[in-house]
Amino acid sequence: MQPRLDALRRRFRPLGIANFIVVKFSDIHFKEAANIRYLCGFNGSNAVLLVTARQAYLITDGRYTNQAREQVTGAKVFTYKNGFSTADAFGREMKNNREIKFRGRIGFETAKMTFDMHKTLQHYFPNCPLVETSGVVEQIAAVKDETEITAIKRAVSITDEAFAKILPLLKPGVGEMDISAEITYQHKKLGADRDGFEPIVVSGVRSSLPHGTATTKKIAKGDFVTIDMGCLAGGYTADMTRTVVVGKATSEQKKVYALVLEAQQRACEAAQAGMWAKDLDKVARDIITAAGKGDYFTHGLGHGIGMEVHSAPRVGAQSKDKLAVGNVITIEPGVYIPDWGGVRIEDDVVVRQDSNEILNKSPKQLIEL
Ligand SMILES: [Mn+2]
Repeated sequence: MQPRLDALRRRFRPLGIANFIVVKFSDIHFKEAANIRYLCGFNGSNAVLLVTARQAYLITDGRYTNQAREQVTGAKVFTYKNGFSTADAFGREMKNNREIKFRGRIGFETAKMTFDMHKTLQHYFPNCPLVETSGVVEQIAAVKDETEITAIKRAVSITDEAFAKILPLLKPGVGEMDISAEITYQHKKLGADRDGFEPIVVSGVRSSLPHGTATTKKIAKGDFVTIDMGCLAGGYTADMTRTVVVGKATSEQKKVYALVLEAQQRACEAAQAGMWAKDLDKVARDIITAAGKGDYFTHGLGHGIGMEVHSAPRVGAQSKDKLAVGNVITIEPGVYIPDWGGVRIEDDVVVRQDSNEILNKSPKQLIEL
């Protein structure tokens, strides 16, 4: 963890700060909010990490005393007692604990700081101006080392295996929710910690909802079924989407599927370090647009994955990110036609110097069940 903390400290001067604070509160942030875990190993739901030029302090509550002792490296651990998970409890601990020493400007994450915590810090530390930052830890975490890539490969491999177990269950009369439950079960059975995110299982016209979640709807003959799943294993997520047809595909279904597959494969071939992420998006988008379906590709091509399922770099038309060696991104074009259905195909890809490595092994040719 020390190299990560040091990488963060190297950004202090350009950001004009002397300290950096990361907050994570139970029930406010998604459990994926992983910057504290990335920097010091702690994965509890409630913590503040304060990084100074020479020291780091992890503050959490009494529920996590033992867990923090086991997990944290590179930071001194303090737990406050008898306090609720409130900003004030953290603020008081930072103020009253004589071992916690810091002065000067504190960089904070605009996307994760709560209004309560901001007010509390201003109240207790009026001489430490708070400085807005955004994506600082995410940019560091976007470049994975080989240990992290190995962890992601394992998550992807478990996800592939779970998908293979799901396929035979896709039959007319089976509910989307049953499939969703089975995905969660298989992830855990096959060695994952949990789902990396709530699985998406959408069938029939519902497959036109890019981020629809499973319902009690039963799969019918002829339905497209889009499954977007990924486990969290060893702290890293996989993220894969496949669309299949239950029964025989119509010619229109085949056409749309072939189009999305073509776009997905061309983008997979093109991805490499040094490329602007928006140009990679364009590779897939141009193919779909040329076929007259551009208006139905309603999201970006992909995103980074890591400890969180959606992380840097962004891979979309608006992205300002450039792909770098060690990025792990998704490539997931889709076509969603309202009241008809949709197709998305998604792989996880490691960006290399002059190439890339596609991690998923699940078949991409149209599967008719
Ligand atoms: Mn994705």
